[in-house]
Amino acid sequence: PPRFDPADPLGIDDLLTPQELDIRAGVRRWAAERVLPGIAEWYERGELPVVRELARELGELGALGMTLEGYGCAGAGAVEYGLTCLELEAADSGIRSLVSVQGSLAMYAIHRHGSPEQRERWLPAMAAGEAIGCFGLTEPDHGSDPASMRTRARRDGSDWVLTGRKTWITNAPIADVAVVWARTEEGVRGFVVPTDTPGCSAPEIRHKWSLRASVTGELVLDGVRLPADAVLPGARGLGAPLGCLGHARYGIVWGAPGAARSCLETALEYSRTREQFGRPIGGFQLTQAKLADMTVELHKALLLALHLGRRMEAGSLTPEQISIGKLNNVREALEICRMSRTVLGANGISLEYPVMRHATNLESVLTYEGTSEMHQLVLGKALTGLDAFRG
Ligand code: TGC
Ligand code: FAD
Repeated sequence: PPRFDPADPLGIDDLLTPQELDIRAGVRRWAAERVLPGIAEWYERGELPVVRELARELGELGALGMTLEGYGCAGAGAVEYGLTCLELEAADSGIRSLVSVQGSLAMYAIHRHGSPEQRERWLPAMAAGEAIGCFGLTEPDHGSDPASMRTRARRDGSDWVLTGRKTWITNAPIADVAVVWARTEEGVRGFVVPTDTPGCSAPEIRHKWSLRASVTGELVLDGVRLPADAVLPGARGLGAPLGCLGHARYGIVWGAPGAARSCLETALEYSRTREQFGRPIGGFQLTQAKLADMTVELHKALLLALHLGRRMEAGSLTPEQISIGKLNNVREALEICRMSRTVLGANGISLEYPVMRHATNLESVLTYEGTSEMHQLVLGKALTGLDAFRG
């Protein structure tokens, strides 16, 4: 007779191919060996000291630009990529962020919208983790509303000159190349900017209480002169960066439940061994209600992620469906992390356990790649036909 597996209560593994299960196991093993031993210390120090090494190893795993074809990329399926995000974020959201920005944003933009020369120049090195990329859309005064961006690119002869400021850019201080979105006379366009170009600097943003093991910075563009061929020829209008975001948001649909899984596993184990009033706290009905509710929400989130993944593979995934996934899965993952924290009592706030680290990380994940409010409004617009963004 079928047996209930607490680690896979809905039998989702039965819906995965042997290759998908292999990839998941390989990434989980890598994260256990290479991330988990150091992560609490990196987090406490607010640094990711081994980021270049990790990037190269992620390249060897095929995790960078994982779904892209050619140029040394793995050409993997959407579910394989999703499972990779899940396992990386179960270690730390900062590691998943590194992979999202590199693969789903910077590489994806160059692969989708770049010239053959831009692709040859950057993609093989980025797929190998030898070159690190970032994606500059957000500005100090324009986050949720990138259509109002002020960064400008003007023509000077055949050159382009970029002026403006981007902020909250993952990987910017360590990046070799930045994909920068700027307003031009022809609308929003994307530029491939080697970060050693004169006038380009990327000061680090310190004092974050979330994603502390991820490097974040500004991108300052002070009259950055670029040759004519720095523009992404295929990207015209805001739809281009928003299309890249669709891919990265999909990775988060899978990643956030990874953080939640780590918290729930920790809470479950703790509830079996921690005793109060002469019995394990897992024996109290109130603790069991929490464990049951968290299990229900985690595995619903995974089913949703898998459903969206299969739709992406079939080419039938819409931006609104991605919004459903990002909105639900980050919101529920955060709730699971917070609830797990209560199960651990005071230990819940200690870095000796991963729970508070995941919970604080997910506060960023709730905000970036479109805040939860933006995803509610995307759905609100699709449901009513009324655009509430601009009131
Ligand atoms: P709107 O008029 O709706 O759209 C402008 C053009 O874009 C097209 N479009 C999309 N295309 C593909 N995918 C999507 N999801 C799209 N959404 C819109 C649209 O069809 C239109 O095309 P066209 O050809 O008609 O011009 O634009 P709007 O100004 O009304 O804005 C809509 C809104 C608010 C949903 C959009 O601006 C938005 O998504 N805002 C949130 C901004 C955001 O998500 N920023 C993220 C920055 S990157 C980041 O956070 C990386 S963190 C990574 C990490 O560390 O992991
Ligand atoms: P705002 O847009 O100012 O929003 C503030 C609040 O107002 C939010 O709650 C928002 O939902 C709400 N709000 C805004 N407009 C409306 C409205 N019309 N109706 C209702 N509510 C509204 N960006 C990049 O380009 N590249 C990156 O690599 C990147 N990495 C990041 C890494 C981290 C750690 C963080 C925290 C952010 C990163 N971001 C990045 C920026 C991120 O995408 C933005 O923070 C996000 O889009 C929100 O913009 P904002 O912070 O300016 O908030």
